[in-house]
Amino acid sequence: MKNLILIGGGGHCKAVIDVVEAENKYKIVGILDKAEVVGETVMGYKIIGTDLMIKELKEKGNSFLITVGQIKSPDLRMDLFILLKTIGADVATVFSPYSYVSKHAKVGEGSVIMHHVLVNANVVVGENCIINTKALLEHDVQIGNHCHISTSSVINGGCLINSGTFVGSNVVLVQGVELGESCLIAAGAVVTKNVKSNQKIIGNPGK
Ligand code: JB2
Repeated sequence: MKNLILIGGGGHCKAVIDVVEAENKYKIVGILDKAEVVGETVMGYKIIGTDLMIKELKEKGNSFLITVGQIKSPDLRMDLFILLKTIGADVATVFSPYSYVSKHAKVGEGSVIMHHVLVNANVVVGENCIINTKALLEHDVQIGNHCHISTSSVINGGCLINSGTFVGSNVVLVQGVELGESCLIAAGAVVTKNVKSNQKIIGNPGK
């Protein structure tokens, strides 16, 4: 098993630990977080240091996974991913054994497919995405880099979601809808029309 360092030790990290343990492909050897919590543990795994240790840990052969979540802005996850790629670090891609991912789908580096996700035929998921618990990505969906598709959201066939966009819990995207970059789709919204970049959408029908 490869040794894995998790970056960010909050709520999303706990959910990801459960997936990594279930997949049983990586051995978690530590978590990086803010200086004030170094020495604490998260579900039995020690916070061993801050992001200043990333380069040194990479030289020692560790793989990494970004486990800070993404609610409003993708910026921190994007910055961490760029840092990891710049230094040539190995970034894990993690799949829950309790998800279904079609053999005709592609999932990019650093993305995590959480429990009970369904990724159907011909889907493309970009890099550094969170496809969170119970999300559905129907046939031909395309998702850019650094997106978070939250719990129980339904992304119907042929939808296109551009980079840095956040889709809240229980959102429904009707078939074929396109979301621009860095949009925020609030929980429960039903999106029936294309959305330009940097827009916030709420309600049913989404506005
Ligand atoms: O720059 C950083 C940094 N900034 C904050 N580097 C590192 N390594 N860690 C950082 N953190 C840490 O991320 C905080 O100190 C804290 O431990 C963690 C964020 O935890 P929190 O529980 O506030 O949020 P989250 O991002 O893990 O989870 C949110 O997003 C998930 C997708 C929550 O809202 C969850 O409920 C949600 N499922």
